[in-house]
Amino acid sequence: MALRFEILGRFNRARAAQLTLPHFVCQTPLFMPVGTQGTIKGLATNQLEEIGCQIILGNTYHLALRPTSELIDELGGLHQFMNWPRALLTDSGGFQMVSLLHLADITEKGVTFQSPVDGKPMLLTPEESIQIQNRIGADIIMALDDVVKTTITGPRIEEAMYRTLRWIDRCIAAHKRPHEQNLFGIVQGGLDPVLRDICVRGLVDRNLPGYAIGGLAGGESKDSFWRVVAQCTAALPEDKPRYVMGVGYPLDIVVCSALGADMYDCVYPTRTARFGTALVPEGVLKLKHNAMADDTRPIDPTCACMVCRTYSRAYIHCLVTKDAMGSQLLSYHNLYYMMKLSRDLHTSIIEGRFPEFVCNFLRMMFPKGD
Ligand code: PRF
Ligand code: ZN
Repeated sequence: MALRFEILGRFNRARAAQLTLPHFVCQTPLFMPVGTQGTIKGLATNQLEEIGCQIILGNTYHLALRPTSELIDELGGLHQFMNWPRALLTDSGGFQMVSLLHLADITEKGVTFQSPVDGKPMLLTPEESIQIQNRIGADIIMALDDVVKTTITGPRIEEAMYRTLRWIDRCIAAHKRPHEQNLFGIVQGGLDPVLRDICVRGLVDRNLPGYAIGGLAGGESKDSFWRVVAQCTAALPEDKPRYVMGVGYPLDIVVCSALGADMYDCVYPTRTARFGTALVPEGVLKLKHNAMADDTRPIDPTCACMVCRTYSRAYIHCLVTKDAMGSQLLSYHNLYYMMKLSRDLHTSIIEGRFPEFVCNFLRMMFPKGD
């Protein structure tokens, strides 16, 4: 195991912890921005540090295609390649292939897909995913899982869950750097509590350094989503980090943290920025809207970020569809918002004012109480 997880404070099921990884000492709950090609679109690594990012996420699938994991390894690993001194996490690649390339096909061997480079069929096995992730060198690496949409029903959900359990043993056997990199298992099982329970127990038996809850945030109702998170967090070990994959709406992060989850990742804050949307305490602010054209206020008058201290809504409105700087400034603000949310969750839990924080958060976002 290459991590330490110390719980510093609790409020009911919520926890604030210190997660010590090989490259950084992190405070949880935490949000991890997603950088697909070894970059968070539009932001330099020194800006990510300035914003307070603790871990950033890379995708095995994208990095393996370009620049290739062999080259990253040769150049000293991804930390050195992208000049990011803090922690990194890589996802195993299967989910990206299935969600991006609808052509991907899953068999017991692994995930087969058509190479976007030359169209040739390729196979990503659990062993290969781990080998690639060992070369990339992130602090946390993810097991290859069989992910199905939560909105489908029938025997495929059960097949995927049992396959994910069989693959975890192949991942563990293939992992060559357990003292430098932490392999997290991923709980699957759709919305079925019996399948989720079997999967959690199976993974906990493997005594991994951390656990992710996968297969969510794919179009199911909030109610079913939160129910699965609540069930999994209750059954996972207290003394290990819990990561809800693909979750990035501020409301979901607050609710999942109340349910005892610690880590989150999502493209949402940076993707929505590229569409001209800012995250604010009231919800979202659409900078493309005509009403912004002569609005001299900052995006969020209560935000202390560089963008809110420097630029008006009118200026960003003017940039947003015409210049890359518009989406860069919005990405900066949105990630700052997510980092502040993570810090506020952490400190409010430690200082025993988590319920007040949640009430205030909800009152700002839903002023009419709906
Ligand atoms: N598995 C993997 N990556 C993921 C997910 C998953 O279930 C999700 C949730 N749908 C986001 N990213 N490996
Ligand atoms: Zn701001």
